[in-house]
Amino acid sequence: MCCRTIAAAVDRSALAGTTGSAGVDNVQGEEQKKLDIIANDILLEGTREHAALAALASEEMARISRTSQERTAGQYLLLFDPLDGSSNVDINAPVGTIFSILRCPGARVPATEADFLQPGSEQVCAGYAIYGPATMLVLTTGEGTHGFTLERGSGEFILTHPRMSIPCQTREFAINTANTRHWESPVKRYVQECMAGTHGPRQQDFNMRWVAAMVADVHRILLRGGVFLYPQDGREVSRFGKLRLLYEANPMSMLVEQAGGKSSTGHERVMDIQPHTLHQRTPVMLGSRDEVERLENYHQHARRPLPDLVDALRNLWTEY
Ligand code: FBP
Repeated sequence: MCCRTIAAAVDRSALAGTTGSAGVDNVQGEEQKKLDIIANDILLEGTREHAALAALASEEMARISRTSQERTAGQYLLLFDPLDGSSNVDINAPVGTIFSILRCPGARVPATEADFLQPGSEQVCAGYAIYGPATMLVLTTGEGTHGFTLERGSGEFILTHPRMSIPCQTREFAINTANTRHWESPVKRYVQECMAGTHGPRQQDFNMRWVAAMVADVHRILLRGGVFLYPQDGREVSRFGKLRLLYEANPMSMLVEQAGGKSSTGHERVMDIQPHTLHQRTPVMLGSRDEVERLENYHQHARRPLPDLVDALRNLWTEY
């Protein structure tokens, strides 16, 4: 079980000298950590012989990798972010592995990159492992979202969190506020209103959390609610958001929706996006339904201020 092996590698990294940078960049132009590569190798090694898999795709690999089953057309495609939040490894903070499974369209043997470009709504399974104080596996196959905790002695994952459920309402938001000046107006408005607390239009105080590892921020939301945002912003690097659609946003969106939450770009459901490239990025706002719907309203409002103004003027006019 790859996640068990990665958990052990993360656990031993300071002892094994596998913390720190690998001195190379990945296909996204981001610095690779030694553990990014180790985790990627563990997943490749652990899955490429699997009879059900036709091909794999990873955040750490530019192209897809076909399995040895390519001649017999494995039915499924596996995508993963081997070590999410890897900037946390060196500070001994939570990291994780995120994965998504799609059906391999039967016709084409061997599988092609185009076979991976399916909307998130086509996922048959999604999940993550989180390597924190405890190692947990959280997954869905479309029948709710369930959490399992690694029992280190036996190496078994035990069902400890059946049917996880996200409350519709929350007073906790997660966003990297260091990027405030780059945000678009709907996100700025939303965060400012939360920060204004009881003195503002929300008339209640909010708390802010940011672990800088999506797997940990989403895990908290699955356990106690909240809203997570990584919006697009004015910087070139995150003009379309920072997080990757196929192996970060889509699997997290399926887990959140299966737990009664919602996941949006602000303009559309993340899992309705038709992907165009393997490593494409997307804005993400997910978690407690009421907050995500409020964010969508703010985006809609920002997109059509004129009609609202006209309405207001019309009312004014008819009034007098
Ligand atoms: P990777 O570590 O897999 O590249 O993931 C990106 C990520 O670390 C997310 O897990 C996290 O939510 C976000 O980037 C943190 O971004 P920032 O460094 O801007 O806070």
